[in-house]
Amino acid sequence: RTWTPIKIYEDILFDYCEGIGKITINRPRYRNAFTPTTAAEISDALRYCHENSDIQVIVLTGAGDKAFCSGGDQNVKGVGGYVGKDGIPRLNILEVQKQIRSMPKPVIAMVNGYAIGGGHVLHVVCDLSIASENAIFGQTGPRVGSFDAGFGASYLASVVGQKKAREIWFLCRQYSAQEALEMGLVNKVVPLDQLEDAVVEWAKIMMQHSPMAMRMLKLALNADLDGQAGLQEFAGNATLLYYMTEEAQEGKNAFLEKRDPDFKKFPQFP
Ligand code: 2NE
Repeated sequence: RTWTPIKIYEDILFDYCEGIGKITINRPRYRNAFTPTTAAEISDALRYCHENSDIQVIVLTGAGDKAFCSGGDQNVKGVGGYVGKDGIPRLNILEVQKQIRSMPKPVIAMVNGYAIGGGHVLHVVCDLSIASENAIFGQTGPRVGSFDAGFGASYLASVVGQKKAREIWFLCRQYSAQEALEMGLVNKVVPLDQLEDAVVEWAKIMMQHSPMAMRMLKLALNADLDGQAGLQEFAGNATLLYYMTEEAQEGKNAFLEKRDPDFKKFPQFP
């Protein structure tokens, strides 16, 4: 399999192969911890994936065989957030989380090692997680003076249940890939040397399916949990479908032709 670079960044790799956009956090020296630069680059790559119709499935992973992502880089944690080159504290990884959930295409976490802290939240917000046998999962927030009470808590609870989510956050334990599988935190566990093949296999199956059906399902599953913000996104996709109908075209055409619209000619289904 040959991955072709889409764009060159400082902290991430961004590659393309047969409909898949692969984003790799490339800071193995720090167990792929993210800085504001890393998060901004992931955001940029995700925006490209959102806009580009050649990309049908997105894969998020970490470089090397030790870590998927170990969360925020503690070396640059300042007062008020993680401090980037501009000296301003930020938590721009939250924007990445929102982009993954809003992405109208499946995002797979390819968990190749530690998924810890904010790195754990990143895999949680992905649509599917496929892990290698050496992967280790956990939150550390309360141990290191942090927490993610957004998707990191509420969406985690939707995935593993309230009791387990509280255990994960309150005890800050580490869980094996097998334990993660048993609690429904990941979809599949494979040997490390088979991880990419397993991810690509699932991606290829999904790419054969109707993109619009997949899109509506993802947004509906989100909307069930996301209140008005979820409904807003779901409605945007429903509007897209409506705009593709002749009924919607009639409204616009009638306005432009300065006549009354005739909606009666369109079938009304029960
Ligand atoms: C990930 C883990 C468990 C790996 O342990 P191990 O034993 O395999 O590696 P080691 O020796 O701890 O780490 C290797 C090098 O990577 C650095 C370490 O400091 C070490 O550097 P040297 O000692 O060789 O110089 N490193 C690892 N993680 C780092 C990090 N996050 N920031 C900076 N350097 C890091 C183990 O390394 C670990 O527990 N890491 C810390 C995990 C953590 O607490 N992350 C932050 C959670 S808070 C967060 O991410 C967050 C949030 O709560 C809310 C919003 C946004 C973010």
